[in-house]
Amino acid sequence: MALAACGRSGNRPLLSSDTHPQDYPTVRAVEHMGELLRQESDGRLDIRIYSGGQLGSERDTLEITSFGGLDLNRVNLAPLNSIEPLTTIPSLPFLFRSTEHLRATLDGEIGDTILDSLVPHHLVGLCYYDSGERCFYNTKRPILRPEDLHGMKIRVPNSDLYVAMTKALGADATPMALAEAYQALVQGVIDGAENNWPSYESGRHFEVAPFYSLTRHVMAPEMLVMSLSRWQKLSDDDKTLVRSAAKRSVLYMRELWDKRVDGARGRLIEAGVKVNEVEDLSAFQALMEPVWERFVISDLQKELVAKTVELGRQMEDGA
Ligand code: GTR
Repeated sequence: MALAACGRSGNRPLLSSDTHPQDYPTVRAVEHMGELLRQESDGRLDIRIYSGGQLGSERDTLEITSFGGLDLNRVNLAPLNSIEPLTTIPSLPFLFRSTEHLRATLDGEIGDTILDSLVPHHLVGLCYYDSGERCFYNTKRPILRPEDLHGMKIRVPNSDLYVAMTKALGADATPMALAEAYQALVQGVIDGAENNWPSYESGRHFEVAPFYSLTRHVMAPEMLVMSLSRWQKLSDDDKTLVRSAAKRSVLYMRELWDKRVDGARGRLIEAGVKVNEVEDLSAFQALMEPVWERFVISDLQKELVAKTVELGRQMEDGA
């Protein structure tokens, strides 16, 4: 309510939410975008970030953003999956062959189509940030084959796609907000979860769930969204400024991200995390076929998935 009331003042900073702590690359990228805006608008535009999930889960803050109670929100694509089906595309398991493939897809026409698809949901997609490769981790054992996940309760983000993916692998999928997962691991309510190295580290999940298996099943990126109502209040020049500052923050974030992944991996291995390669991912991939079929339904989704797959093939062939 307080945020909604502030919304009447045209000149206040753009209020932004992030589930991650202040030093996390996503937060620092939006901070950088704020600096660019301040400089380039002579202080007229600015961003104030509420990090560490202060304002609530990604699902809840997205709802607030769509009705204009928050101006900006940095979220993963997962909680957007139930809002707009096109966002399931970059979230599909085993879609991207490499970080280069992911970045080329998001930086091009496919990425733009998905960013623009949020307008009917009262959101404007500004840019994507990297989120690396998500891998399963748990309190019990290394995962080498899908069977090793059987019977485990695995926390997933609030997304039907993640639930279906995890169930297809034979685990018991438990959707919950990221902020609740640490306690759930400690109390044994769940046996594991899945995420990238930096989130595994910053959420301290490694302390309780030390088996980290390199399944690399999802590379769903992060997205920075703006509320449509605040966007519509900007002048055309300011819209250009905001879009451009967001795009430039992506490059800044990518540098931070690559370093953060290396740093987190190194620190956690040093701390005694039991990391294992998964030699044969084909059994995991085969189980994802029905999941793709269930979530890739519309002609536009099919077209974008086909283009993404083709781009990956061309990149690998060096075409
Ligand atoms: C992280 C992502 C967060 C959040 C989280 C989760 O990788 O950066 O935005 O979505 O995963 O699993 O909930």
